[in-house]
Amino acid sequence: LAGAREPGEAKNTAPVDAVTCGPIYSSSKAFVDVPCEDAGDCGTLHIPWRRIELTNDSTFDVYDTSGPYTAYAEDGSDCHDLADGLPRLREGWTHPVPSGGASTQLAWARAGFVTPEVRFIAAREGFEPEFVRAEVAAGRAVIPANHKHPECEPMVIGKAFMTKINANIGNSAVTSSISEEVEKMVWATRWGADTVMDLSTGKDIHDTREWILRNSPVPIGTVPIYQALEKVNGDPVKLTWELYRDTIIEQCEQGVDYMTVHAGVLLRYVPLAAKRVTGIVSRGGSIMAAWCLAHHQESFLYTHFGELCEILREYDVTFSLGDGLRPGSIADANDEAQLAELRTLGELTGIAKSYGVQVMIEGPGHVPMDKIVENVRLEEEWCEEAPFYTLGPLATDIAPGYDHITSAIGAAMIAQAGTAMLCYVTPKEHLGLPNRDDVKTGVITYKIAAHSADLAKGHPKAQERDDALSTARFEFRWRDQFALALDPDTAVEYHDETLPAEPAKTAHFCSMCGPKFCSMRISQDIREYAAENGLDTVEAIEAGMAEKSEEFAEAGNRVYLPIDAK
Ligand code: IRN
Ligand code: FE2
Repeated sequence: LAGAREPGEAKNTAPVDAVTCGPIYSSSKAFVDVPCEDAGDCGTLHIPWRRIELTNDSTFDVYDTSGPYTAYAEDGSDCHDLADGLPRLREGWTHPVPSGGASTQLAWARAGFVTPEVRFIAAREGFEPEFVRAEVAAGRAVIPANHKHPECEPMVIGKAFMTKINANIGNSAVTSSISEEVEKMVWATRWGADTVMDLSTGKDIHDTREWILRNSPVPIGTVPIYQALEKVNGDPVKLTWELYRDTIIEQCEQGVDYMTVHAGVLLRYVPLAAKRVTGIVSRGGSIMAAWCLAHHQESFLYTHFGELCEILREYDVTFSLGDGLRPGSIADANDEAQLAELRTLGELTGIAKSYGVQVMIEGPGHVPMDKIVENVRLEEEWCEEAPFYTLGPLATDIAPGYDHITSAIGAAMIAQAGTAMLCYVTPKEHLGLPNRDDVKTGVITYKIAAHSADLAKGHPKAQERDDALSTARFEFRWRDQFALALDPDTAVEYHDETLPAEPAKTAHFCSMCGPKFCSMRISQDIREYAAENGLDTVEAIEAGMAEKSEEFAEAGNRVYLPIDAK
């Protein structure tokens, strides 16, 4: 795309010249208008949906995280100038002036105000605005929306709402570029990532984040200690509170919506990890542990936590209190190091909320299935039911290369038990930096886990989609089955691998069983036969049943008949 320029110093080549655009299979972008006095001049919120066009002349709207990219032409010719960033959706929205309280969604919700963000979210999720406000006020839900990230479409993280998923992107010292990372963000949100974390640790950390933030329709999270460590050339011992504080302010100013802060890794907890099978596996956790041990001092994140709260409150940045001591193996799950940190995160939750700052709590990691529910129970008990945000967890350690699957098993279980957001794991976990394909696999895998949990939890809108897809499947509306799928492109590709011809898109079978053995075709034939022969009324069915029961009694009520019986 023409005209892209570097935000900082001028360069000859534009770092990002194109991203994936265009509608998803059989879908178009639709906006449903909701009146809102505080939504600027037009007094209207435009709620985004992906409208799936079905072949039976109906449509089906699904929650849409993709921003305008899916509304642009496939060649991106009408894409906004990536160097300018997305339209600033929230710029004109107004909020009440706080009376003593903070300018945060938590403070506004506690004061009884329904913000435009709350109204937007209520429409997206299918709840009353008042319900959303009450969940935020109780601290059971958070709305990550930095005042300085007006491009972002509001979303909520809380167990009463649709289970959310986060996709981690970002470069490393070894690989990737700004343009690859912006593409990963657009690609991840296209397939359903509700938030994206930029975990860059390589070069151009500030500029990479700037390009991502200005072009992201979803909240962006970071782990600021990574950039702080870059500033001291990778030596954790050289970190200081001042340097960390300045890094936090730099990122708040850019518009980061939530930040992982590993403030629960206390000096006295570090020895607890010594006898573990896998020690400390959190990057942020290990950096802070190294600092604490080298200085033999309490973590500056803990001792300066109040100042941190004051900074985050200014911008309404949400805390994601990091699990620096999460278990990195099945053997270490639910051990004393992990639980000691969780208790401290509970203490910090209370402090953050007393400043009016929103909080969520990060969770494990690697946990066997029998120990998963306990994690949610303890988090809720110790952390005032702040939204839980977990990394999987992997239900077993033995499948590197498939850890999107080992972790989706744990993720589905922990989400059903009440976890509000799932951090995806890609097939490259433990092996290397995920590429664009891995990002999509991770996102789709986590949409499966999250949606399965929503079904089990009875989220009001979850089952409608399953019913729509199953009906399409049963009626051999192949195109509709693809369109309603989480990943239509793969579904089409797999179907067409064996039956690419056009008539197969309406055929009453696929290549799995062939025309004669299709159970669904046979079921339909049975229904048709019954209808044609007047056998489908309640009376006809009852008469038929009575007749069969009589026959059974006449034969002596025997289940097994002798060979010569007819
Ligand atoms: C989520 C839950 N627990 C950890 N996470 C994510 O893991 C966290 O949000 C961040 O994206 C990533 C890396 O964190 P560490 O390794 O620095 O703790
Ligand atoms: Fe791991």
